[in-house]
Amino acid sequence: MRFDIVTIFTRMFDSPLAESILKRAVEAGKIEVHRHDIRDHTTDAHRSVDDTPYGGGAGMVMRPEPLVRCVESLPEAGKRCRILMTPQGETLTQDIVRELASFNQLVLICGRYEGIDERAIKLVCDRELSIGDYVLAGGEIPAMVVIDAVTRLIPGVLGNEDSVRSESFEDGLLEYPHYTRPEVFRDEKVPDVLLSGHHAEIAKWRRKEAVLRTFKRRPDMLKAADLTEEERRSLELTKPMKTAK
Ligand code: 9D3
Repeated sequence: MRFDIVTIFTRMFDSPLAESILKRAVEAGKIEVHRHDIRDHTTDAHRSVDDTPYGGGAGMVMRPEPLVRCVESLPEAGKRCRILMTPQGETLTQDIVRELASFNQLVLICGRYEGIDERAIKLVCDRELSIGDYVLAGGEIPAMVVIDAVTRLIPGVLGNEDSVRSESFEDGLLEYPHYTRPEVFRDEKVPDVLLSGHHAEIAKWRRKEAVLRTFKRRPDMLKAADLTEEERRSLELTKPMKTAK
C-alpha cells in the first residue's frame, strides 16, 4: 500500500510512523508513506494556502490552486482513492477500513481552517471521511487513524492473522475481559475458570462476557451481532421488565 499525505503539517506524522506496527510495516516494505507539503505548490512570495471566505463570515478557507496542484503532482500507483479528511465526511467504520485496504494507493488530504474551496474538493477528491462527531484542529490525526487502521489489515503486518479475524467489530461484539499475572492483584483474583485449563469452559465464559459487555456498553451493536437464539433469549431476561400503564 502506498499512502500519500497532503498537508501543511508534514512533521505531525514523524512520531506515529517511527514506532511500533507502522514503523515495522514501513521497514518491511508493506507500506510506503509519502508526505507532501501543500505550501511547496504555492506560487506567491508569501506561500499562502488560505484566504478569506466569499460571502463573509469567520475563519479562513483553503485556497484551491496549491491544493489541486499538489494532488495533481502525485504519481498514480495502481488502484487509487483520494480521500479528503473533513468533519463533513462519512464516518469511518471498520467496513470502510476493509474497503480502503483493497486499494494500492490512498491519497489522504488533510483539511485545515474552516474549510476547503468546494471546487478543489470536486476536482481532486473521490471520497470524504470523518473519524467521528467531535471537533479536531485538522485532518492530520484523522489521516493517521486511517493509515493505522488500514495498515494492520495488510497481510503480514500483524504477524498473527488470527488476531485480525477474532477481534472486536469483526464478529460484531466487544471483547471479553483480559487478565495476566499476578493471580491476585490488589485483592482482585483472576476468574477461576481462566486458571482451570478447561478450554471449552474458557471459550464459553469469554463468549458470555463478550455478549453481556456488548449488551451493557454498546446495545446499538447487538442488532447486527452474530448471536444464537439462546443468547438473544438470555439478554431478553436481563432487560428491565415492561410494566403495565
Ligand atoms: C464551525 C464548523 N466547524 C466544522 C465542524 C469548522 C471546522 C472545525 C474543525 C472545520 C474543520 C475542522 C478540522 N477538523 C478536521 O479537519 C477533521 C475532523 C474533525 O474535526 N473531526 C472528526 N473527523 C475529522 S476529519 C477532519
